[in-house]
Amino acid sequence: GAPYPVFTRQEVGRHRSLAERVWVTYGHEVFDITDFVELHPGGKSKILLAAGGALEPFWAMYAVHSQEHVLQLLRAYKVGELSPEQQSQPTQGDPYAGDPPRHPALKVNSLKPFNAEPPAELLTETYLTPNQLFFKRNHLPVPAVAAASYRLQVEGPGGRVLELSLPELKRRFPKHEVTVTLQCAGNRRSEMSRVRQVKGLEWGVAAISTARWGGVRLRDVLAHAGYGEEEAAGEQHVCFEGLDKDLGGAAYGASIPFRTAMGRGADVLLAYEMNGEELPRDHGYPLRVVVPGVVGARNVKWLGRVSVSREESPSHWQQNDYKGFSPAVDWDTVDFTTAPAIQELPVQSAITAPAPGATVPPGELTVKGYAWSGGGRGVVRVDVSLDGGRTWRVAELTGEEQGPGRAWAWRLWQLTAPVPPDAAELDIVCKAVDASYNVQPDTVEPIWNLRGVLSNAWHRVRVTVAE
Ligand code: HEM
Ligand code: MTE
Ligand code: MO
Repeated sequence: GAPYPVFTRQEVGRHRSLAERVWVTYGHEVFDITDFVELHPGGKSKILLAAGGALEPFWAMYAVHSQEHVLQLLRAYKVGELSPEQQSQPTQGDPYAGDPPRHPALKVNSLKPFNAEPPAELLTETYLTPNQLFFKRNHLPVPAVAAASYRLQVEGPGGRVLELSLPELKRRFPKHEVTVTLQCAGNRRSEMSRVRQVKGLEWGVAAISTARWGGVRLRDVLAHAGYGEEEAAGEQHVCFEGLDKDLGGAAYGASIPFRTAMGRGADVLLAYEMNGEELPRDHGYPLRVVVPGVVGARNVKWLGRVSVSREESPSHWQQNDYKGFSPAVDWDTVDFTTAPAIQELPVQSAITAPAPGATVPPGELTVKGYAWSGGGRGVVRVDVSLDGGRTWRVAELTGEEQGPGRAWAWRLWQLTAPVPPDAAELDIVCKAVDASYNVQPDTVEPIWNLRGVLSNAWHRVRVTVAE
């Protein structure tokens, strides 16, 4: 076909808004992506960050783009080429080059940013999840934080900002240790996406893990900054900002209600230890928030700043993500302002052994799994069925039994039962009951939601019986 017109980088740079049209470069090619801006799955504000310049540094940040179908989409918008003398690649360091090494057993859902879960069979081998196997959920590169120069900023009443070094935090406030289970809102999302497509990482059943966290209490630090327990509780929010920032300079952020942080007996920690070891880089070194009973997303890692506000965190992840919707809502009709941000999570359980599709011998079968509920509601019972839910047995619960209303960690469970003599296949099902007698829904269809969060239907594993 006819050769494309040739442009300089300066000419491309004049197209940075919808009004002037939006141009970008990739390699030596020039694209006018104006008509794609509103359609971008990653949002309008993100794609506009690259307006007038090269895509490479942004795509290095979000490796979801290194797929053929993305390049194909881009090709449709080609309008020109860069002038030959300007064709040298823009310098593009890999923002993930500084990420820490990881355990090879992890099942990786996304490499850049790094998101991975342990194999289900390993997850319930120990009550406390070993740090290396603990699920990892990062939205951005792991920031390199130097402990020596690290300062936590705490905004007090009237806007005064306290700066606390790590040794100061450890010296000034008593150390607390709490065993807490963290679960990502997207745990078990892959079961939801089998019903209908959802947006998000395809987590299996292991985006949940348990550790003994050590640190200082957030309420002690807020009290030191000048906040009282009754400080308009119920109206205020404690906002957290991470030190991980995207290329637009926006930090990962989230908030929790003030009373969650300050209530009597609140166990919210600023943790510097995980299972007796220094907090690993993937889990927020040197300091992270641990909010017992609350969705993973609010447990901000690499904590940079804490503040108290009338408003929830303005961050994308508080406002426009991690919310639940009706199955009737789709991406054309969703209005994120209409749903509350997820905080406490609903009751959950899953089978970790045997594995789906496994062959089990006749005779006796041992089924294993985990169960947990949000808000400190303990798990009071787990029911297991080998025949798809027609008949049930009660599993044996193991692990730490924590105080009423403060059951922050999971129970592991197991059941050994005879395999029905003439069964060729088993449809194993589990369901948990929490201290408020909340139960899990029996199927996933009625709780399907476009973001694939809060997936907590009865868990089913089908296996074959054979010698
Ligand atoms: C996702 C295209 C620019 C950030 C996607 C996806 C496509 C796409 C097709 C979905 C991929 C999939 O799930 O298989 C494009 C095109 C771009 C562009 C054609 C430029 C012409 C950008 C820029 C940024 C960005 C500049 C960041 C600054 C993201 C993010 C997602 C995404 C964060 C993931 C959304 C999610 O699933 O949560 N993009 N993109 N994109 N994009 Fe882009
Ligand atoms: N904090 C920061 N600063 N950046 C992040 O990307 N991810 C959140 C939360 N805290 C995140 C963060 C999400 S969605 C979850 S589920 C948990 O961290 C995961 O914690 P983990 O990686 O220690 O398992
Ligand atoms: Mo998460």
